[in-house]
Amino acid sequence: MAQLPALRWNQDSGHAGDAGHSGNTDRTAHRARRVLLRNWTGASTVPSHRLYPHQWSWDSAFIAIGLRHLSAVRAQRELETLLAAQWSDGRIPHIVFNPAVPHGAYFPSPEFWRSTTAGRAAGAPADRHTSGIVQPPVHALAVWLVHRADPAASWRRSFLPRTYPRLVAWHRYLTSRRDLGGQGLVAVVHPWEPGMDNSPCWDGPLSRITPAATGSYRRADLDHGAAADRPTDLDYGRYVRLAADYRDHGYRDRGTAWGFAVEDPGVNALLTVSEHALAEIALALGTDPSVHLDRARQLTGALVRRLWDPDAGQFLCRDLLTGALIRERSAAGLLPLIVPDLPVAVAAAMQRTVRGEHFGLGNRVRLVPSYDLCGTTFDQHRYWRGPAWFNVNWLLEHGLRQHGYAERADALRSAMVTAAAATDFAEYVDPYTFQPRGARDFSWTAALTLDLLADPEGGTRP
Ligand code: 9WN
Repeated sequence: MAQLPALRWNQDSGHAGDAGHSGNTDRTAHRARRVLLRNWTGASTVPSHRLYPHQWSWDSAFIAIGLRHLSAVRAQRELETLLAAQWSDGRIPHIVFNPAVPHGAYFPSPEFWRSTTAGRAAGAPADRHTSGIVQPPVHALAVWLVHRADPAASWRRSFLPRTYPRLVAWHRYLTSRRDLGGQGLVAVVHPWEPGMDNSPCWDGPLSRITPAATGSYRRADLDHGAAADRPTDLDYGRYVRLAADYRDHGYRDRGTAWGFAVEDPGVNALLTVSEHALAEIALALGTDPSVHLDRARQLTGALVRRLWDPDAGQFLCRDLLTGALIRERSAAGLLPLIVPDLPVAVAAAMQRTVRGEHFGLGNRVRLVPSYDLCGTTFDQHRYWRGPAWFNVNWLLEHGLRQHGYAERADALRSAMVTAAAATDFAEYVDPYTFQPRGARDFSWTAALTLDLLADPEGGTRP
């Protein structure tokens, strides 16, 4: 049986409020737990009651990673609820709708996606409403970390035996149906899929899309979020057009004339790490992990071959419709730092980029911004065009530590906890001032803060 290069994820044990915490960190952990308790709806957690009142796919994975410190069983249920909405083609939809929430509370609502009818041929479940697109595959990593938090509870509930086949089907969907470029990487077909909806990386590809007519839908996000923080109407119209076209094609991935198809380094890095997590899960279940290790190796190779740009010192997105790399620097291009067996020179160049003029960590800013500080369209307030997000920084904290930059990781960890506590767990913050933007009491901000606090030694561990 293959030898595992252990998936070294730091914060995979411990409980918030452990001995050694100061009063401040205990208070922060307590407040973070309260957010998670309030946002729990009985079987899953909303990212934010007002702005995002349903279950989101990658949110749930990050939430479960924090929730495991509060209740490992609840964290298991969070992931099980999401996986129960998986389509039979393997895709995990990016939203699972809560039937108790009025349709007008969020757009696009179930009436727009029509998963139970338009998605029937692709295998959408008949008994619940979901969207038809996907989000980054953080789930196998989350399942593994949740299992590790309380193995006894996990085995008692058969958590790994029940989730493993679903995770395998999910990865198979991505690596087969979504390898649109045929080069061993997953492609996203909508700007919502990589989770960084409004990134300047999409400006070029989106400019080819005719927006849906403004009067044909009503945005619900502006009821709760400031227009200056949210995507413009023009971009929103294009998101709607792309989603409607996919729906009208029965959410089929074969024979579709894609208007948008991009290989994103963040999505592929998360898939690679999750493939390593699947290897750990397979081994725990007593089966051969080789298939997952081989796939992780292939993905790492394809990432570097297709998306690494030595001149930029970071990974870039590739537009499959033109075949060219998209010359915009977003934080997605730094996420491959989480990949364990990245070539040493690539990891070293990336940590220089993280600290250099474009991301300025430790120099101009204390949290990594979502987009290039020197970019012409940088906007420190607008959605994914500059503000700092906690999930991205949590991943980078791990990536820096894993590649030997512990001091930088320590500083980032402490900045994250400070910013989260000072902003009531904001959805995102101005990277210069930590001014809160978007929703408050945001679930993954609270969950990942809890995770950082749960491992007070993590900052000094090799
Ligand atoms: C669309 C829920 C989600 C996150 C995404 C974030 C935002 C939705 C929106 O909120 O996207 O999926 O309505 O803007 O960009 O990363 O998963 O928190």
